[in-house]
Amino acid sequence: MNNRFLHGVLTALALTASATGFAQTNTVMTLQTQNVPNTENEPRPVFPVPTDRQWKWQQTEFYAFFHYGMNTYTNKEWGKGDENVNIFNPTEKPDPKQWLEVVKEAGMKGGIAVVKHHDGFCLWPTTTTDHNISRSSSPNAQGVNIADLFAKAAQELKMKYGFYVSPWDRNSGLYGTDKYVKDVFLKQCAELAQYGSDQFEMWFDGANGGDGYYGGKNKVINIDRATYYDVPNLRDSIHKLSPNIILWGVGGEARWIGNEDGWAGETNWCNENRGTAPERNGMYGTENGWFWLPGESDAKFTDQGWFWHPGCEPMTAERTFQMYLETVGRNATLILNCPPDRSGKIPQNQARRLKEFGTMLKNRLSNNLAKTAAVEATSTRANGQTRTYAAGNLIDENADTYWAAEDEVKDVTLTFKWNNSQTVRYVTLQEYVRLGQRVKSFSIEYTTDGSTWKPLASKVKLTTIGYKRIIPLNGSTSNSYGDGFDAKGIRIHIKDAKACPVLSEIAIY
Ligand code: FUL
Ligand code: CA
Repeated sequence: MNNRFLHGVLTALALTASATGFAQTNTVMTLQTQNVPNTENEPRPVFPVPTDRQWKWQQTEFYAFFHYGMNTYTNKEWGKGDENVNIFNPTEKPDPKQWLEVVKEAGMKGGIAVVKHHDGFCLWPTTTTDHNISRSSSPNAQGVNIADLFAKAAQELKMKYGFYVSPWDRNSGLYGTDKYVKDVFLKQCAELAQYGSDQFEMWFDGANGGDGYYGGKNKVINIDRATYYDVPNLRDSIHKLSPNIILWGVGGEARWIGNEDGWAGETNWCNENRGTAPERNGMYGTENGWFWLPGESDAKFTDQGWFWHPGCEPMTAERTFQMYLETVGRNATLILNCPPDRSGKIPQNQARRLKEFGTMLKNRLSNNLAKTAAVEATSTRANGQTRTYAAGNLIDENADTYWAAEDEVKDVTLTFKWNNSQTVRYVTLQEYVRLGQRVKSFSIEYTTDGSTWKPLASKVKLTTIGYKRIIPLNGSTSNSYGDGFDAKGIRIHIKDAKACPVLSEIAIY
């Protein structure tokens, strides 16, 4: 279906929606006709809205990338594809469970393992090529299946997991032909999808085509990445095998944030116009984009590339915290790369730093003072038959309950007050994005005496919220902790929105 046509269909749908009203149940969106009353009095969605799998994916927020493979042993970032399989020679048995344990300490909820990079070497015993781990004579590679170990470890640790599989294959003599797509790449994806129907994301990067070994041809092969991989077919067949997999990248369901430095725009919409290059507005999204395409920020924890290299060092906990505020805190997910070394484990220097960061995150963002405050809203919509929309829903730590203003109210204030003054440093806001991203402008104020209000975070662009926004109240992401502010109250003034604001949670730390 071409985009213009789809756009037309969606516009028509949106018109119907506002004329007749939509009701949202927990899992299914149902069209209401005038004859079916909106017994829950739910706000109408503002399109586009996330699919169930996108909604689950956004809730993962912070997860790891593990670049490990042939390059770990050749000290390269991009292998040419002519590497002998025996060069893959771990000094100990690779231990994907350790990878996940270490990142869990940092507060990450899952991880994506690179099981095939551009050099084409596969870390699982695939039927699609001999260029795989089962062919290495290394004693510590014998019988090792990274995909299987990784999936099992994640399930055991109750973490989300998925795989990075490079579409570009500099080893394959078939690269550039249709046979490569059908018999190699799509099959590899299908094999991987079978390592668990509960995977949350599959990662295809944008580096595609160029020079390589290609089975001895040693030449340059260019493809058209928009059409070559048959993405629509790929997407459907993967979803049949594993319904919650978000396909990342071109044609997928989440967008590249547009840089690899770990930041998103302060204004950041989940909306995008898919069909043009999805990363065009990577950092910011497109306010009236017709497709729900939330941003993912991929960034490196170490200083010498995506793979482990001798002497590489992780960034400081403080810098990691800044990155967290500028990605997770700006309506994007953060996939932070923690590369295993030649022993097949995450080395101590990274493990220690990840733990330090995990402690920092807990100290700074877990004691939610909003829960002890009296909370009030200047507009709250009337209860439905079973649902309520009271401001108390903002502090119940339940992502499925929300406060909502009355229809047509786009200017509304939420006030949190304490009897005794509290030291505050951060405010976290979450829209209930299942009904669409709405808020366009807001401000934050505090009071020391309970009656006069002064602005906070005035240097920050307080525009969009989206799935999650974390505001450092001193306005600085690089030095956000500071002394904090003594406050007897905090108020959030939503000044403009596409329709009545709908927020699921607000936290104050
Ligand atoms: C890029 C690749 O070319 C890099 O090697 C790395 O895997 C990064 C995450 O994606 O497109
Ligand atoms: Ca809630």
